[in-house]
Amino acid sequence: MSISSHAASAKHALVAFGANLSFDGQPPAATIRQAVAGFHDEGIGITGLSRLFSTPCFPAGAGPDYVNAAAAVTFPMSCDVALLLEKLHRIEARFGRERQQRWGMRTLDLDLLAVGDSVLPDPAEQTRWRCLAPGAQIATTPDRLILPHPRMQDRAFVLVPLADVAPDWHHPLLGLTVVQMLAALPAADRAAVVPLA
Ligand code: A4P
Ligand code: MG
Repeated sequence: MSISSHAASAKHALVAFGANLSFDGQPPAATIRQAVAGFHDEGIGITGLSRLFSTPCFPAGAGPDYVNAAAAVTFPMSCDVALLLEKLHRIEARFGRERQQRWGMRTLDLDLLAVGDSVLPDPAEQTRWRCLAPGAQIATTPDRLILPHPRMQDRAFVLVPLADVAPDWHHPLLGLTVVQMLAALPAADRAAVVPLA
């Protein structure tokens, strides 16, 4: 579903889900399904939900396979993006998320991929984070919200689920749709993202 096709009374965002550790005895897929239900409690509406996918851990060998998914959501005009991220962090915490290691294993990761066509904090800074060398990507954590998410264009585990809910969303700086970003990735990366039965 396109995030631009809804009424102007709410703001629209795209959210990525990732999990590769069980929480409270339940597997990652169950955690993601429950987290989706928890969005309502935070005043976030879900307008489109992707299938759930099994994806190989990135970096390879750093842990168990992940389950990934994506959603198109709406949130109130009165809620700014910092508050939206806070709400996502609250949902992560409810499902046992602990931040020990960057890109480490996790019971639930909720990333804000995009809020409409917003670019934050500004185009130069988003571009700097997007173009970081691979070594610097893992070593450096942003201390503020970067939109669109600086790694989204690189990751089949983000773009394949996102293509289920927002295939035509345009990256405001790259000028590419989700489908076009996905087509630019190696075929092997796309093929490794497999829908859960
Ligand atoms: N931050 C800045 N911009 C954003 C944004 N657009 N969305 C800040 C979310 N957070 C954003 O995030 C680190 C800091 O980035 C926060 O202070 C936040 O304000 P975090 O969630 O605390 O830490 P993290 O999850 O380790 O970092 P990040 O960047 O979310 O990790 P990634 O890049 O998502 O990597 N392999 C597979 N197959 N599937 C996965 O889902 N995920 C990761 C995590 C690694 N490997 C994976 C997967
Ligand atoms: Mg995260």
